[in-house]
Amino acid sequence: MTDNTTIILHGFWRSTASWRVRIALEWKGLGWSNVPHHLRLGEQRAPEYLALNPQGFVPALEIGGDVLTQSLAICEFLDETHAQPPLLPKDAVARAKVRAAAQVIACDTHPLQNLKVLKMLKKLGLDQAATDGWAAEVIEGGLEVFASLIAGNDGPYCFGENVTLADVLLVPQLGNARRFGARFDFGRIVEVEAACMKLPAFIAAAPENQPDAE
Ligand SMILES: N[C@@H](CCC(=O)N[C@@H](CS)C(=O)NCC(=O)O)C(=O)O
Repeated sequence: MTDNTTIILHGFWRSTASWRVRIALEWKGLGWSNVPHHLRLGEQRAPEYLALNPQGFVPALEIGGDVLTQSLAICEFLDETHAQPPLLPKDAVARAKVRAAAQVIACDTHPLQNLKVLKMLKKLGLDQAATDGWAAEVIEGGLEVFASLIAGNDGPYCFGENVTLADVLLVPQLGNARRFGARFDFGRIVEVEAACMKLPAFIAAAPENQPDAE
């Protein structure tokens, strides 16, 4: 367990859920250190890690002497405890819309294509090409809906001129889209990604910039 000032992110360079938390930490200008857990080697299921996150998923964040799990909950915690720069709008309707877009990815897209699910599909007899195809189809469906949810805004970011939690979710999911060969030419999402990737927080959080990147 950490003291009250140290922030430790338990993650993996390619994990999109860890990537979300890295963006939020960088966005808030917080100093943090990285403890990698290699997902392909199953390190997320080691007893020492399960003591931190019994679900056996990264990320887990040690902060303020506590351990937090679930990337959305962590991002919102960071936003609540470090108000500037914000990740959620002040207006309640706008906030609900940002959360809805974020949840399309975090709740309805990514969980269907994470490593655990793809392994289960393989157990049921699907080969690599079929599981990759499954992941691509799930991602395309999620991104198409996401694009329609942000369509009414001018940009440059998902919901206008300010970065929100929706951008924090979108950029990593596009990483997975590329990885699985999914289409992502929906609405403004590629333009939003390009705008985000000009920002230091998004650059610092990118998988290829992590010490455990392969
Ligand atoms: N809903 C969780 C999802 C976490 C999750 O699926 N993490 C993946 C990496 S992106 C993982 O640890 N996978 C390990 C496995 O499937 O065994 C969150 O947002 O934190």
